[in-house]
Amino acid sequence: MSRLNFTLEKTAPGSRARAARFTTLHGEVLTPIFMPVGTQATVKSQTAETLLAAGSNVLLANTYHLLLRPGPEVFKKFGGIHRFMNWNRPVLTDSGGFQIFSLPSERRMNEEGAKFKSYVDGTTLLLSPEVSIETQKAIGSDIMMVLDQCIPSTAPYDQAEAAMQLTHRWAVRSLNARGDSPQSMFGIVQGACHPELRKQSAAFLRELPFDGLAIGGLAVGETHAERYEFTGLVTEHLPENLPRYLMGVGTPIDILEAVHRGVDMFDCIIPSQLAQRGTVFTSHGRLHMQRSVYKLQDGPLDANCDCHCCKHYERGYLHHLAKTSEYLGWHLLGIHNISFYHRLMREIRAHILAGTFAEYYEKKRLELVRVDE
Ligand code: PRF
Ligand code: ZN
Repeated sequence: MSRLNFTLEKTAPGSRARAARFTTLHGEVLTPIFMPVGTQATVKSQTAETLLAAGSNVLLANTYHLLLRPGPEVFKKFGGIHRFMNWNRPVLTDSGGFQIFSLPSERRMNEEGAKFKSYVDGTTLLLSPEVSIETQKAIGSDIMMVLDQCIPSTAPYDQAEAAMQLTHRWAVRSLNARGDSPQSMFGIVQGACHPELRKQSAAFLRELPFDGLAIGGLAVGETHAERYEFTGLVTEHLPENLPRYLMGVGTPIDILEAVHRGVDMFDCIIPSQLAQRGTVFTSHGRLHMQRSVYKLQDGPLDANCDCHCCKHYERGYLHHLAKTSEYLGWHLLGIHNISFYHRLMREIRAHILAGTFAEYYEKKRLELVRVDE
């Protein structure tokens, strides 16, 4: 039985978009949802209070980083990540599978796990499914992810098949390592851009007692068209009665396209990363706030936004902060971008529930493509 008590509320006519809800150890989640990334148990430049005000609910944290520092013993001492970072809502931990893949230098993979050098003190560490899950248990996240092997989505068949099969064996080991913990666990579909492998992976994982299933191995080298195609192909082979999570995606248009293909959950660093660089999303497209056209402009970033930044700060000041790379600029633009994402998700969900998503999708798609690409 699922630990999340997943309820499918509505499927949009003329689309595969779904509105659903489920309950974690730290409260209810309404989907489709965007989860800000808090790799080091912090969404960079934000506090728990500003995130709540921006509309955040679930945050994502990274097992790989938190294993190295501060280490599981710190989470045990504090009784978990929620108290540690003052976040009383749900937390999802990624397993480290993606970090192994994106590590710059030395790592050695075998059946047991991934051996790599700690960037903190240079010691050699093993990240195995058991170590990942034990760490996620210590962190105390609401949703744990299995350890997987993420490879470039352009990888040839044989390599993709081997990585998928290893991911399946690690998925079983991850489930065994969970034991009777009340924390939920999601499996991760791999298989690069090979339809046969993606189908096999979904078919294998849906037979295991997971509380949700994720699509991994996308947004790592393929075209947008391939990403949409493979997202749709995988969701066709996932069960209706579990949440579906597209890992590490994406821009607003990527999210809209994936919702249309039946995805419920997303995470991405884009809103906070772009804020650091002075770029914001608005209802009229992206603005680069370092540009001198904003120097003498008054008024908010976006007249259609009710975030703390748009309520209290004007473009000329935000331009100045971006231009001088002041920390406050990152903070305020971050509030705005995260609010933008959450508003988009609320709008999407409202249209699904109202039965008007298909029309909304056609219109919004044109708007976002113009803005994003
Ligand atoms: N696996 C894991 N985390 C991830 C990915 C993956 O494939 C991706 C791919 N876009 C992002 N984050 N474990
Ligand atoms: Zn705003």
